[in-house]
Amino acid sequence: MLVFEPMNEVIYSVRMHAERAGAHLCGAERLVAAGRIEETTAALVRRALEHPRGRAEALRLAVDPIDPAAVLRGVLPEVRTFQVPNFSAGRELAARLLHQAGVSPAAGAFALQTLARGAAPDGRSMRGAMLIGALSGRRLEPDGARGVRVTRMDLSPRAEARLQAALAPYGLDRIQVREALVLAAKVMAAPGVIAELCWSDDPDYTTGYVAAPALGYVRITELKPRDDERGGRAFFVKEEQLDMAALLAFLEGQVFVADAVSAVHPPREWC
Ligand code: WAQ
Ligand code: MG
Repeated sequence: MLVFEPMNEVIYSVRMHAERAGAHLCGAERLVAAGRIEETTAALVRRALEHPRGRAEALRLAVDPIDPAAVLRGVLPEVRTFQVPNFSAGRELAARLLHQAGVSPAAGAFALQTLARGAAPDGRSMRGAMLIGALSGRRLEPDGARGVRVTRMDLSPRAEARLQAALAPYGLDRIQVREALVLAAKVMAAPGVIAELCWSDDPDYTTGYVAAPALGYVRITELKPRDDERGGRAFFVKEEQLDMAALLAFLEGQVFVADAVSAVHPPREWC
């Protein structure tokens, strides 16, 4: 049977943002065809109610049509997984990978330390990402408490099916992997970004990654101690010829749909 995915079909941005105890709890977004708005909304509400850091107490939903001509299409990066014995080894590996991607040792070490102690001024996680000068290690994001939120991205239904099939043999077919891969793909396509470092703020999710065009998406099984609620993201940027306005417009506003996937490699040990 042939399945057509019309390129010029209107898609909708469906966004959810939830709070608990007066603070940000989680947010998520999908880009879907009109016929999937209802199921997508229900799935996002369920996620907010079943969040590992506690049940959402307030939540907001937004549904907005997207102009098909505004959609940038892209490819998900290759996926590698390194198993490490503990988070110190994981951070050492992350530092090496960042260096390979063109980040200075000082900038890499600064990002790791800052995420580890909570990148927001109050020592908690930021809602968004830090922007860090890849050589200087300077923090460049306009709002150091909130950070830069990457939004308006997803993968096509066909790419999602292919990704699930490629991840399943390794037990990696889960929402955190899918969402992080899509975000990393968009960030790698952003003007001026050379690498990304991330680990989750969910206390039971210790896996994080380093992503860069030359490396792909490199998962590291331990980047923080279990039960730690501090997580975050750092996007490393080339400071020379950086167009901050263009970068922020891309990260926050450019609609990005991954419609192809790359190889998923079997996990292996790093030592
Ligand atoms: N834009 C920018 N930064 C964000 C965004 C966003 N849309 N969403 C989250 N962050 C930042 C924020 O500081 C969070 O505290 C932090 O990232 C972590 O977010 O391959 O689950 O959603 O197994 O908890 C990576 C590994 C999981 C997945 C990442 O991130 C895998 C994860 P979380
Ligand atoms: Mg989280």
